[in-house]
Order: sequence, then C-alpha cells, then structure tokens
Amino acid sequence: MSCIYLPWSTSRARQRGAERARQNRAEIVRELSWGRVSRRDLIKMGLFTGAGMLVRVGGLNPFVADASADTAGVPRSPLFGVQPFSQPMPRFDVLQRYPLSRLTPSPQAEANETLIPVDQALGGGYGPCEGRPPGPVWAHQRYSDCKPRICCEATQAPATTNFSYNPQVASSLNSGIDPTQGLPPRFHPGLPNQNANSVWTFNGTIPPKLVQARYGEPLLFRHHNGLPADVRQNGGFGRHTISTHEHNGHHGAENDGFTGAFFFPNQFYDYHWPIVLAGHYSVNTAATDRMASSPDGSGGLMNVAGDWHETMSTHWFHDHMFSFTSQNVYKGNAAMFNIYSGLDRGNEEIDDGVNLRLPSGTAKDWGNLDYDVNLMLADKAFDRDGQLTFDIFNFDGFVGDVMTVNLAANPFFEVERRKYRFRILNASVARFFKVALANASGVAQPIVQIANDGNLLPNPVRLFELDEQGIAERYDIVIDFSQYALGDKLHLVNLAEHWDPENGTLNGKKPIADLTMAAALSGTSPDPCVGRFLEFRVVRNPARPDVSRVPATLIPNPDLTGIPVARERTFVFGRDAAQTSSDPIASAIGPWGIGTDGGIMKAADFGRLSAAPRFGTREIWHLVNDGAGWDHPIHIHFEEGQILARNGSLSNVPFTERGRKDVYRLRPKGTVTLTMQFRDWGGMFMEHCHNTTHEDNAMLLRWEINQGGEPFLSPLPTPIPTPQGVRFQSPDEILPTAL
Ligand SMILES: [Cu+2]
Repeated sequence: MSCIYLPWSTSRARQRGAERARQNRAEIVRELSWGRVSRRDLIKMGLFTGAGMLVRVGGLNPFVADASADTAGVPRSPLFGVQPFSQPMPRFDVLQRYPLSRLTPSPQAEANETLIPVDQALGGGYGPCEGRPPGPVWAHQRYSDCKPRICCEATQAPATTNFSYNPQVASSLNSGIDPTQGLPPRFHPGLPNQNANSVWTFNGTIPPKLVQARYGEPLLFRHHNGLPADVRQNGGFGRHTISTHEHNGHHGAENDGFTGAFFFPNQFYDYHWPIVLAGHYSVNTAATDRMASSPDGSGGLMNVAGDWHETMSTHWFHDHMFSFTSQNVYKGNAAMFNIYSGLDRGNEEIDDGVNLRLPSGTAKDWGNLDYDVNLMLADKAFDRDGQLTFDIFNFDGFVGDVMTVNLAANPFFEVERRKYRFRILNASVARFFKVALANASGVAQPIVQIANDGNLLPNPVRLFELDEQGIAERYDIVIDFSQYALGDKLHLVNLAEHWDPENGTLNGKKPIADLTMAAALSGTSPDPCVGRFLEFRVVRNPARPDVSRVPATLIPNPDLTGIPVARERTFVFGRDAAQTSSDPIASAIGPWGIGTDGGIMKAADFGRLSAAPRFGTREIWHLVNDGAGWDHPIHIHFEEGQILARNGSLSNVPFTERGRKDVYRLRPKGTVTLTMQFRDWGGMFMEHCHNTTHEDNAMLLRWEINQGGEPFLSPLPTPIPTPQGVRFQSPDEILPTAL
C-alpha cells in the first residue's frame, strides 16, 4: 500500500473522507502498536494478507467502523501557513562527556542484575535494573583492555522543552539561535508543539543529539529507558522497548543493539563503545605507526593499535527494536556520533603531517564544530492537529510530505565565506535523497564529497550532484562558500522523486526518477519533498583566515591482497518471503525477506542463525536484488567492507563508493559483491535492509562470529527479554550453510 498525499486542490469531501479513513486506520495501528493484536492475528482475522495488504472488510473489522479504512489517500500535512526557510536550522545538541565516576551504579563487565520493582503495566514483580542479557556471553568483551574512560548518559523520553541545549558553538555559528531561551518540541515555531507521546527522543528534546568521541578513549553510553510503561501511551505509534545500535560500530555484539536484546521502561543498558581501529588485535598491535593515532588533548598525537586505513569518522546511533525500528527511529530515536582521529581530528590548523586539516575550527585540540556541521535529513508527516503521524500499514515504505533538517522543517543556515564540512545523514524511513547545491539562479554548484558512510574516501570527488543517498547512508561533503558574495543565498535541493506516475502514488519501494536541477526547482513535482529544502545564507566574512584543506589523498583502502578468502556467501533480497518459524517473540511476518545461499526466501526470525563466519577470517558476500520494482540499502553490521563489484564489475562502482562502506545499495535488479573481515570481537550481529519498513516486515537476518570456542560457541542462545529478566532459548533454526 503506497502513500498518496492528496493534492491541495482535492475536493473537501474527499479530503474529509481521507481524514476519516486515516483515523480509522490509526485505530488499527494503535491496536497493533500496543501489542493487543499482532500482525499474525490480523492475518488470521482476515484483515491483512500475507503480502501485508490491509483488506476491505467493513463492518466485520473489529477495529474499523468504516470500510474506507483502506482508502489509499491521506491528506497533506497541515502547515499552518508556515513558509519555507523561515526558521533557523538548529545545530545538533552535544551530549556532555563525563568521567566514569558520574554513573550510579558503576558500570560493570556483566549486566547488572540488581532487582528493581517492575511497573504493574509491565506485569509487576521485580526485574533487573539493566536490560542487557545477563552472564558471560553478553559481558563487555575485552573490558579490562578497553576500560571505559568517559561516559555519556541519555534517557529515551517523551517530548519536552529543551532547557539545556548545548550546540558547542557560538550563537553566531548557529544562525543566531539563543540556547538559553528553551527549545520547545516543535518542527517550526509556526507549527504546534508536539504532544509528549508524539515524539520520543534522547532526553525528550530536540535538536537531535551528537556524541563526540576519539580513538583510544573507550566510551560507555548509558541509555535509560524513560518511556511510558503502559504500551498504549504511545501517541498511536512507537514501541516503548528499545535497543540502541551504534551504526557500524566495531564493537562486541553485546554493544551492537541486537534487535532481540531490547530493554524496557525504567531499565538502562550500558553500551561499551571501545572505539578501536579494525585490526586492533592483529595489525600494528604495538601501536608504532603514527598514522594510527588520536588527538592527545594538547595538540599532539597518542598512537593506537590497529590499521589506520580503517579509521572511521561519521556514525549515527538509533533504535533497532525488532519489528518496530521504523516507528521508533521516525519518532525520534536517532542521534549522530562523530569519531575523531589523528587523521580527522576536527582541528584545521594543527600541521603534524598526519592531520588532514579538514574544515572544522581551531579553538580546541579536537572536535571543533564551528565549520563541521551535522545534517540529519528526514521526511515527516503530520495529522490534522499538526502532530507527528505514521502509517504502519504501509509495507512498501512510509514516505512523508514535509522535509526536515535536524528536525526543523525547511530551515535556513547562516554561513561565512569559507569552507564548511557537512556530514549528511539520511535518517528517513524509506525515502532516498539525491542532493545538489543550487545558486540563486538555479545553477548547480560544485560539491566535494570526502566520505561515504563512516569512512573518508581514498580521494575526494568533485561533483555537481551527489549520488542517490539510501536510508542510513552518510555522505560527508565540503562546500566552499568563499566563492559567493555576502548576501547570496544558495540551497540544498533534493532531486530524487518518489512519485510513481503509473499508480499515482508516492512509492516507498524505491526512488522513481532523478530530476534535473531545473525540473526539481520548477515546483511541478507531485512529490512534496522534491526541490529546495535547506537555505544557506552567506552572512559574513570569516574572522580568521580559512586554513582548512581538502588534500588529494584522504584514506587509502586497506590492502587485502594477502588475506585469503575463507568463504563466499550469497544473500538474495526480495518479496513474498515465507516464515518457517512460529516463534512468537523472535519471528516476524513478511512480505519482505532474505534467501541465503540458494535457500528459500525467509522472513526475519532473530532466533534463526543464517551465517557464522569464523573469527579472524575474510569472506566475500554477494548481495542480490531479485526484483526491479524496489531498491534495498543493505546494512551489514560490525566491520566496514569494500565493494568489489556492482553487477559483476568494479567498473560499475562509482569513485564515491570506492572507499569502505557499511550500507550497500542494491539498486533495482542490481547485485553488489563485497568483502569483509571478522576481527577483534564476536557475538551475534545482523544484516538487513535499512529501508526500515522493509526491515520491520521482515527483511533481516542474524549472523554470528564463531570463534570455535568460548564464549562465542556457535550457535549462541537467543535472548528473549522480559521486564522480569532475560531468558535464553536455543536457536529456532540453523541454516545448513551457516557454519
Ligand atoms: Cu529494502
């Protein structure tokens, strides 16, 4: 079921009908989101087909009084007269870093099993204060080697006003926003404040949060769950259980936000992010290579172990709750994570032969944000009262009709006449972007792409439009505003159109067309998120000369030629998956699924083991899209890989994908061949589509790193969390080719 936003010219009667239909659908959505009914129940009741379509049952439907509940049209989001580019874009809200002694109780290697009372809404009794699965298998791996030195703490919480906004830059570098005034939870000053349960974010506030960390300084992120204990208190969508995935963290699985290792309201989960270079325990172990290094806090370098070619920069972290990721991320469970290194230290002045001196700032030894700006792009939709809304009956992919940057609708951002780095994240549910920069005359301007996903490219690539950017992909770019005049306005423009003329809908399965700049700016696209979405206003000359650089060589790829390929595996991504498991907790219903090594297409079961590479080896994985009607941005957790071929040939891999990656867009009918290593850590990880609608329904599988001995005995028991404690069960299934 695709999304149709009815044009403003639609008759009032039809708009009223559509609004009524949306409300009726919302009732079913609520029942489903509360867990009072499962997708499996709905199929049994005949409300839902296996392919995920809501069927027309009229009066037979216990939740819907009106057969028009499956009407495909929904009204456009009301904008209350708000004009584009009429509010400043807030910079990210930086989470404070603290010494570890701040945390009470103190963190520990194994989950803290101290009992606390459990809310009656969650069954009452007592349960552990930490939701992490207990025991040695889920203990922080190599905890004594990588003892956390600092911590950050945040609480997932209903929306509230932000009275502690800390962008870590002066107001002049934040388009004049005064952080002391308090930021209400709203997407624009002209739009209504969001109700507490319409938006659930880190600390309940906007803007989105940023964590800054550096190599060689392990970080403990304590995530509290402050969401309502009553599952019905969710504003119509969103689940109060969460699991936090540090996207492409090279960590042990216990810190990876495994989809089945979720935790409950009033619990916390200690995520240990050791922040080590891949190869930490096998390459440059004596830390003698100065290129493998991190800022020491006083202008120098501290060497770290591992392969410096694996240095990472731009991550994000977000919810990974099984079957509910799309709702929870959309509702606000998304943050960014900048990792600093000797190469990419966030100081543009230090000239030590290692520092690449990318645009950032000079005041601090590392992590200057003055000219290093995180941008989180996401499309949203609002109900008639202006509250955030979501449709979980859309199984193709939910797309919204209001474009937001850093959770602000169509904002402006003031810039100085100098170079800026922008770390662009696609945090949508199902929408792809294709970003270009337009000057006031609508002419495309040059952009230099320096990174793809978490990784700086081997060489910067100069472009007039970026590639299509799939969900969860990050593109770091540099824009040089020194070539523009004071008073100039430029715009970031989205060229990727999801409008499908064949059935007159916004199609969430893939972008349908890449428009030219002229077409995108013409205002004629039926897709409301095409066109200008962020305005740059050139307001000042820089107070200090711009000493930043974009060197011709950034980070060359690691050399894998000497590492044998232990195994090849093939994963086919498609529709009409079978669910061969009846596990009530660990399995989900399709229609999306993954076929492994020639086996049938299966819907997700986090109790099923689909692949188990041996610890310390390298493999080649073939990802295959079995259809032309959809695109899947596939995320493989754990260690970044290299794309060896698209559709069979390296020549099909653009230069912007020649570095390391963690999301691999399949493109319609496309294939990607990649190579990955399985080093340093073990446990259970995931591979899934990052169109989170596809992921939740149920294009996801579990794989494990098998060390051939304790604690990573293969297969690992599956955790089954409850508020009163996590139990373990044997895997539901082990695919014959897994081990
Ligand atoms: Cu997909």
